[in-house]
Amino acid sequence: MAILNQLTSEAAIALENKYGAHNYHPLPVVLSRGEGVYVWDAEGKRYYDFLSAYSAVNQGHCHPKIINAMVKQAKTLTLTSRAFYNDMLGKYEKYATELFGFDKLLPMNTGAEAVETALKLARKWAYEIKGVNENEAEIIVCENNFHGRTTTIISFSNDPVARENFGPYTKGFVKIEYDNLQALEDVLKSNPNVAGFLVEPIQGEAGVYVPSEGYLIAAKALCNAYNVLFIADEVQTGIARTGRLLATCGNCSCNNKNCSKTPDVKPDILILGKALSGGVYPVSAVLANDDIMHVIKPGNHGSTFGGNPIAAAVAIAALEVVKEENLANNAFELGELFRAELHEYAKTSTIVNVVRGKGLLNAIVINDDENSNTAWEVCLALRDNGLLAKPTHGNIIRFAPPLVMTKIQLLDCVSIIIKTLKAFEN
Ligand code: IF1
Repeated sequence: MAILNQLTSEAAIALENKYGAHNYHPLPVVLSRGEGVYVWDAEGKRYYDFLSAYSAVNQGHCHPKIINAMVKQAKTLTLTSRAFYNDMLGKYEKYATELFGFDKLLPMNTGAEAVETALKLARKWAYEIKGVNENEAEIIVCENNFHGRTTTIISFSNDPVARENFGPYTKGFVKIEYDNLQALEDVLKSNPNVAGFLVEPIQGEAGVYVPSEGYLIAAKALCNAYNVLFIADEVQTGIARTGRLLATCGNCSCNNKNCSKTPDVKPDILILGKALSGGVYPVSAVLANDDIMHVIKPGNHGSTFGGNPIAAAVAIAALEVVKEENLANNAFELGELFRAELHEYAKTSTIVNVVRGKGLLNAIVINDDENSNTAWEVCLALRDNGLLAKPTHGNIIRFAPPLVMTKIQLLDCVSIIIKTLKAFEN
């Protein structure tokens, strides 16, 4: 069939432009193959992937163990719906709940669905356990949050591009400043109807904002004191990205040899997605203990694809890879090295003044205003030099390579990045 023949990059872009909704503004590069930390374009040029599909491909592209698990399961049984049991879901639920230290897991597909699930769970818990009056539950969220694209989730976004003209919006959210414990306590103190506090351990879309030391631990303690659920959205920060299995492991500086153990800051509700499948299949999950998860009864919530046998097989394999290949530790060590190298460069750079992040979730801020084109131009030049990254908020560039990278590859990437940035210095 002609349509399956190899397209040139130009032809592939033209097809998307003509037949696809224009809901993205992709960097002009057309990828046709991936392996480990590399992707290749339609013409066969190789690049380092420094986005990892927004931290979904932590285990590297087309990881053989994950792909084998998927292919094997795809040939056996793909979907039953939850009208019936399947023989993979329970195994996965046991594996994941033991790994993350929760009683129960509720399986969904995308990150936004898992966030929606967590919000529904928190509200139901507030009415049935905490004793909030019907329709009065509120959820505290943070300014500049990113939790997905559903109507409810964009209702509490403050990004006009994501929000405008999609109203009417869902009520019941109170917004506070991120990384501000006083603001959290003020709301908790004055509002008895709060069901939960939804927070990203590091704000990704906002530009990789790492909160102050101890913020998450203290926020969790405040939530405990006011009988409010601490809901961690680890869709982007989870699965070893930030140098620990979960970013809610707190701010201790342990070298995470034990990071597959129960986290130090244990959320009441944990939201996972993206790399839970290594980026090969949409798999998301909400984890909580029985006292919370028990409010969900048959028929209350679900999804045709959630908990399907392929998803279960893929997620087990993806989590095993994280452990077997010590990816949290690798992300921790390579992250320290990456920031050290870029901090050194930033000291004398006229184009980069800020480097921040944790593990392999990092960003640089280009010394220019949000409306400038510089970060986009830098990303085009990085592409030409064999490395793919994407700007966020105009002048911030996020750097999040697959966690299977070696030290030699990372240093090669650092030199590509610095060489590229130097060409923009004046
Ligand atoms: C897009 C950013 C990343 C997330 C957190 C839930 C979701 C996401 C913390 C929803 C999704 C994405 C989606 C993608 C861009 C992207 C993103 F730039 F917006 F911030 F990763 F960095 N919670 N993040 O980061 O998960 O429903 O997409 O599976 O264009 O929407 P999803």
